[in-house]
Amino acid sequence: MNKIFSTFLLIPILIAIIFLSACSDKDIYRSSVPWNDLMQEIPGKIECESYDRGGEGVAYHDTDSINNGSGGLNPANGTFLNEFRMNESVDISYTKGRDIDNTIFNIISPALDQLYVGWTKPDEWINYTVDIKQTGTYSVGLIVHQQ
Ligand SMILES: [Ca+2]
Ligand SMILES: [Ca+2]
Repeated sequence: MNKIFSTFLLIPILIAIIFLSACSDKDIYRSSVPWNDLMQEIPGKIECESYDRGGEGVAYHDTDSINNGSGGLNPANGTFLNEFRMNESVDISYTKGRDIDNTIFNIISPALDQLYVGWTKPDEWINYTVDIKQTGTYSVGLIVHQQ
């Protein structure tokens, strides 16, 4: 009985050792890659919804595994805006009219149908791979809303 148990235990361990030996550091510690293989440029406008691909722990970290916007607040209905990256954890929605996103607290009126990342919480992060066309010091402008 011990020999059978040992064999069952030993085989997966050997497979794991062989696999890890065959992998380079790059394979184990993957890097995120630009969304649609297109790097956003600096100087320029960085689209927050176009964060890198690579998944949880590689391209982003989100505190829950669902997209609270795409497929959540915005039900899956086959439209681009409602389903944009809906199978990823980062929470994405888009600006709407009818005073939903245009409130008296806004300094500017957001354009309609603009994708954004919402439902952010402490410790969440998102990677962006960018092409810096000109080195320098830049100011970052954000549109932020808090409830
Ligand atoms: Ca989420
Ligand atoms: Ca989130």
